[in-house]
Amino acid sequence: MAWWREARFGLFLHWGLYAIPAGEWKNSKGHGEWIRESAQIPLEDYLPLQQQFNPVNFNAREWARMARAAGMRYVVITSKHHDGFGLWDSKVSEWDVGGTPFGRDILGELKRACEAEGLRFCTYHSIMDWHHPDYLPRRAWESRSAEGADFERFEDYLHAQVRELVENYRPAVMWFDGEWERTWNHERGVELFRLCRQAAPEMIVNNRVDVHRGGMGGFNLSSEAVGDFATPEQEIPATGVPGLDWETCMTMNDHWGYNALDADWKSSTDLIRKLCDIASKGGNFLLNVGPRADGTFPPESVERLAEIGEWMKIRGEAIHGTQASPFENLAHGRATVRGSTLYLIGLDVPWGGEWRIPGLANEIRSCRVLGLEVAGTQASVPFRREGADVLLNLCMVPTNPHADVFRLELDGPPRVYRSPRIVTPAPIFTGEQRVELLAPAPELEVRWSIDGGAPLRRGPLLLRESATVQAQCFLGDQPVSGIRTLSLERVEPQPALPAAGSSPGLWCRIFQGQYERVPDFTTLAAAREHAVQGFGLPQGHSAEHEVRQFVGFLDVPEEGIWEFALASDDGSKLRIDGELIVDHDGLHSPSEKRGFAALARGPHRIELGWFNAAGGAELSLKWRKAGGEAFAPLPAARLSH
Ligand code: FHN
Repeated sequence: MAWWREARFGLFLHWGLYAIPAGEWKNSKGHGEWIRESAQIPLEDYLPLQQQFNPVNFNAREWARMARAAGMRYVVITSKHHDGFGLWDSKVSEWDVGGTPFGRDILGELKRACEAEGLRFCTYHSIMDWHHPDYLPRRAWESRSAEGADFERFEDYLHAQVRELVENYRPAVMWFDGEWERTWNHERGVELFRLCRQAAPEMIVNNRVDVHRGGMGGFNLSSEAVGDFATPEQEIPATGVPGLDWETCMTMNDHWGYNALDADWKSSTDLIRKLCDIASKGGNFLLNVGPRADGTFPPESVERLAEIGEWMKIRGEAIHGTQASPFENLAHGRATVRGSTLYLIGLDVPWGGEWRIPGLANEIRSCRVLGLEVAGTQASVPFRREGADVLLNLCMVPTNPHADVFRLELDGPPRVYRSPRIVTPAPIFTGEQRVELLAPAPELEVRWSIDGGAPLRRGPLLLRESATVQAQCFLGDQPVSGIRTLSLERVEPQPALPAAGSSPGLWCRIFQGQYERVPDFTTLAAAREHAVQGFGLPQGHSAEHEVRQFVGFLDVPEEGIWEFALASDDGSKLRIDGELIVDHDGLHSPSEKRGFAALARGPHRIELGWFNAAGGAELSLKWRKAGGEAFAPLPAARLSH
């Protein structure tokens, strides 16, 4: 992973037959690379595009040069997207560029161009395949018969093409996608991952080879998941995850594949700031271009790549080969680190004033701003200390409209006094609650307040009433960190009901219909209803357009704060005694949300609503005493209706 972590920045390319309609089909607009599905184009009407594919202006070396000049270090191109069409002449398919008037080996030309420009060549390969007769499921609207379709045979085809890509092009990254339909699963993902490892041990494989990424958030929900990096899509996580490799992929406008009418372009400033934000969290940025049918990049993409490159030419050292910021959150900007060099990236800094950098314990050997030269060297920036804080004197003018980078040479790797951690089992408590205040370094002492005043009190903290805790780290009598604030509420446990249900298990009502949120059940007439053992779906269940309501009683073994973990695809809502405990509603891929309830010992009314729109279905509910160890399913013996 070393080259990949050093790279930080790559070019994503979504290119294929879909560039020909360029987002429009008959009188339907707004499509991209999904046009075969989103415009419901029968296969027989899509096939002729193969004879129209002739990108006469395709110039791989020009593409690679633009990527390199933009400061990118790797290129990921769609060897095959969901429409199944290959950008190389596959021996196991006729549905590829070999059967087009163009006929050239696009992947081979791009690989050689990447090598010439010092870039890594990588491939995106879709598992989902809307062309191959053995792929299942068919599109919901398709009349094409699934008769005789054999998914095992499709899997052999998928493996054969992945092997071809490895043997012919040796991609540095195999970027899988389209893993979310019910026919793909963990076992198939592990087998494909092992095939990649065995065929090319040095090849990096993303986590979409498996089925555990939490939707567009892109991080695995299961420790059994395989894959070398997480794949947030169109979003940047709030924080990085130390020790975890991840890459945000994003479009420059609103489409991955070329859409001629999409004018919703992100500005170069926005894209540069996203790159800085991602790098400051220890991630990679895979920025997409959707080339046109003639083989050229849209001018708006060319312009942005060039402007990003101008910025990177002088400031790329703050991105390439850096690690995540040592600060928890830095007002007015971001930071990255390389050894004893600290890069401060100003986004909305107070020009003419001072930029406070909190809790930096190091001695500062030099402080310069990149892009501003005085007498041939990078201009020095005056600074002063205030306790453990460093204040940069922003007496100069911005060096460019996008983001300024200050380079601080320190006496060693940055040492930052982070705010203390305020640790309690839950944000609510009954009776009294001891609050742990943890300093990030042994030499620091934590002081606190609960009345809004300066955090100066010392010693253990025991709450008997609701309070807003403020805590700060001290070195001797010197405050050296930011102030952490946490509100904690004292609540009364919800009283138990006089009796539980007379029958074991829950009562489950099942409804059909297309929803995008959990419906109001009082308005629905149940299609089917019966008792069930517990929360969840029948093994292998994947009904689409389905709603389920589970109602009954939960017999709580002891009074206290209980934590519930609700995982679902799509939305779900958990109520106890009518109170909403977990709201995990809406359209989303498999993901988990948690909530807390203060419950007396005995029976409580429990209700769970869930729906699945289309695609995969998932539902599980687990619980634990707040602050306890592992979550566990709710015991069937404690459920009744
Ligand atoms: O369905 C694809 C989409 O077309 C595109 O390829 C993105 C980029 O990674 N991935 C899937 C959507 O999550």
